[in-house]
Amino acid sequence: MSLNLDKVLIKAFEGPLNREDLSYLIAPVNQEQRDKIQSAARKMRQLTTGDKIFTSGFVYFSTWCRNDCHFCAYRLSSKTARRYRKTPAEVLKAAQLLANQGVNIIDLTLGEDPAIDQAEFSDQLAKLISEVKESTGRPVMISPGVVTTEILHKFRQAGADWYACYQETYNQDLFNRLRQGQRFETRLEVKKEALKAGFLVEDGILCGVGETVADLADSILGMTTLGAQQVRAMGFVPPAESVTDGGPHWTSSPAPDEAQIREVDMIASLRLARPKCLIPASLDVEGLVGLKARLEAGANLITSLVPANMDLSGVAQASLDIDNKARSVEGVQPVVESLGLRLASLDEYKTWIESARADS
Ligand code: MD0
Ligand code: SF4
Repeated sequence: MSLNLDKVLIKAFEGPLNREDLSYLIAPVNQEQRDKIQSAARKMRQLTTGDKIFTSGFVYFSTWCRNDCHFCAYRLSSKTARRYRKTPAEVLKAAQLLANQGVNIIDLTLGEDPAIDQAEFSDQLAKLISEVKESTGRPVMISPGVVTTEILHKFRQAGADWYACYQETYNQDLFNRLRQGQRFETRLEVKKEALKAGFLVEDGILCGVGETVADLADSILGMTTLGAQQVRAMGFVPPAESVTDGGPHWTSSPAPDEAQIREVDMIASLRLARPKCLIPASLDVEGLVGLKARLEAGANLITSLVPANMDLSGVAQASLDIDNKARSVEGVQPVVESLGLRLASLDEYKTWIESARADS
């Protein structure tokens, strides 16, 4: 097996990897192989974005959602989800706090808010995008879920640089079990429309939800075909809600850490499969303690930095490491520098965006 792995690792630096190659990377048979793969991933990162680590501030400003995704704490049918909609002033304050910390980009995320199709709501959101961009001087990511092409264009004209919408999996049967009631094609199509509208696009895959290694390899190939410039994997964190609360009984709840180990293996595989992409090390799965492993696997962007004491939630981890200020630039910097890496400047991030636009 290691002979094949060595061949795959050489091939990664020469050209595209196929489904079989990716399967070797996604599922190392032992720690020695995992270490080899991660060492190659760090070398690939050094060849593409060097020692720079970008940072993304996260403002989850509406937790209302019309969808009922089986894996999500904020699904429509949840009886315990903390529902809120922050005011534009609150969102602006959060964005400015994040900018003052020195993050490179502001990610404005909301559930697929039932109000999103109302012109007044999307007009207000477009205005907010412009104000956040203007007041922070930072690029803006918008993560509103599936929206119409007209709304996409409205957000692009308002200055949004990124559109994030996660497919979770490119196995359509699994998609239907995860995002019940939603259409695989629709969710994929909106990302294609966003690319056509001039957005940079982030796609993402969930790990530890019953997927196979082949499914994960197909998902990497699917995101490659799409042309997403930022690609992520996140380990599934079962919602706190138990069956007694009327929540779903998650039949394939992963063994503790299994989903997170798979996530880190996916980060290394993504780095080798998509060398030039931004690949997140999200703080929203294991908090600050999980950052080192994700950076060691080749991630070059830290996401889900959340301003403390503003009553803002994470997605998978609603409160972990937020009010203790661990999910902050100050919190992550020592970990980054302990690995011989450094936090990127805003200009370096903007330069990366320009080069990604030129390549798309
Ligand atoms: C993150 N918690 O970056 C955020 C979230 C959504 N655009 C981002 C999943 O991990
Ligand atoms: Fe809604 Fe997103 Fe949660 Fe699905 S994952 S229920 S779309 S907030």
